[in-house]
Amino acid sequence: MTDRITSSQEDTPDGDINVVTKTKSKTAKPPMYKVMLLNDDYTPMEFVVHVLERFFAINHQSSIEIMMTVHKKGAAVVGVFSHDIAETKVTQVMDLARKHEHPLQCTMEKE
Ligand code: TYC
Repeated sequence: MTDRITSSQEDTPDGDINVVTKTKSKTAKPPMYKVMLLNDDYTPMEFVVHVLERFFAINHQSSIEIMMTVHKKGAAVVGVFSHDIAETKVTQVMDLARKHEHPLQCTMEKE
């Protein structure tokens, strides 16, 4: 939202009128994007763990747990980022998966 100035008039006991002016600042926060990994039957578990460690800076134990969540439930959110960062993560994951000929899918979705 754009900044705006609002004024209001107040009557005072002595008959004067005070004008109160406030500046209201509203800074719109940028939309955020969930990055998700999807399960498939062929991508090796170790590859998914490696992807989580390398591109999402998630520690080894947490990467195993997230990978297992995707494996059992079909998908999981692995991070929430600005549009540009989310797009970069998706591209990095998809490029590495393609290079290794794994069908791993990584997607982004507005929060
Ligand atoms: N389901 C895969 C397997 O059994 C492992 C896997 C986990 C694949 C997470 C993708 O996003 C994924 N080898």
